[in-house]
Amino acid sequence: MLNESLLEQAASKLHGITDLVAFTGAGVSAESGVPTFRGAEGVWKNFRAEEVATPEAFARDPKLVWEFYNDRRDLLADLQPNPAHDTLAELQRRFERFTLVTQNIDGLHALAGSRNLLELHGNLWRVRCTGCGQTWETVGEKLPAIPECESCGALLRPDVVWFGEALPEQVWNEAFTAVSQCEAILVVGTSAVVYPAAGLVEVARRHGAQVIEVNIEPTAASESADVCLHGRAGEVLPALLEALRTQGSG
Ligand code: BJW
Ligand code: ZN
Repeated sequence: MLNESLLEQAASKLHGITDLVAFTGAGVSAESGVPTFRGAEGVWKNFRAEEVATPEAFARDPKLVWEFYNDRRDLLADLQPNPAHDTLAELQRRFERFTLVTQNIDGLHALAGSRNLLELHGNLWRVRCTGCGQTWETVGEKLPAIPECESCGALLRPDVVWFGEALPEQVWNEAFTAVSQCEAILVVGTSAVVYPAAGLVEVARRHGAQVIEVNIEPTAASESADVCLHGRAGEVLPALLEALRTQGSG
């Protein structure tokens, strides 16, 4: 059961503003069937991050790392955006400026129609050459066990950000600018423990933005939040949009 008064409170904070940022994590895709990372059913329960999601792991055993990512590509190929992605795409149409900053690599926000999208941790469907640095979009494609670059023959890697790696500079700068100037930030489905991404919430708050969190449980970002909406993103976000519509007409 959603808390109507908190929904109203959140909607009133969004009502009338022109610049909104949404900051999302794996929880947004959970209802599409994408496993989150932490928690009982999380990816890191079956795989140690150091063994599959670091540059050292890739250097040591590229086959194992590619197996991990190819399995996730196979899973994702059959999955669709859920009402949380759809609502974020709809919200984009309702604000003069709306930036969607995501930590997710699954491409589901784009599939739902979101446009002003900043993918902080890369994209599972893009590969990058470890030799010449070229990137390729490989949406829905089946890759070999150890894919190689057609231009230079070097190993390809998933174009995602592993632990210990820097975030893509331009994307990071745009995200930092967006959170520094937004009037509110909607923090959805992230445990907010992975830095530097998680630090964006605090940057937004320090610059005076209202912080609204949507999550099934309290997180590291909850203390910074003005309103915490507890529930599944696929239910809370549509309800929040509805509350916003009602305020608009009231
Ligand atoms: C729902 C829901 C529903 C469920 N509705 N909600 C010690 C202190 C501080 C920092 C560090 C430290 N030691 C090391 C670091 C640095 C490290 C870091 O932050 N580690 C922490 C974990 C301790 N960070 C890095 O290494 C970063 N790089 C870096 O620091 O570089 C420095 C550098 C600078 C210059 C040059 C060189 C280097 C890079 C981080 C990259 C993270 N990559 C991953 C993997 C991507 C590829 C892949 O997928 O395989 O990104 S890790 C993983 O975590 C993934 C995610 O994007 C990221 C965040 O996770 P997220 O999205 O929050 O998921 P969960 O599972 O944690 O949470 C899900 C949430 O949803 C939960 O809250 C649920 O309750 C909720 N939920 N269902 C709503 N239906
Ligand atoms: Zn190459």
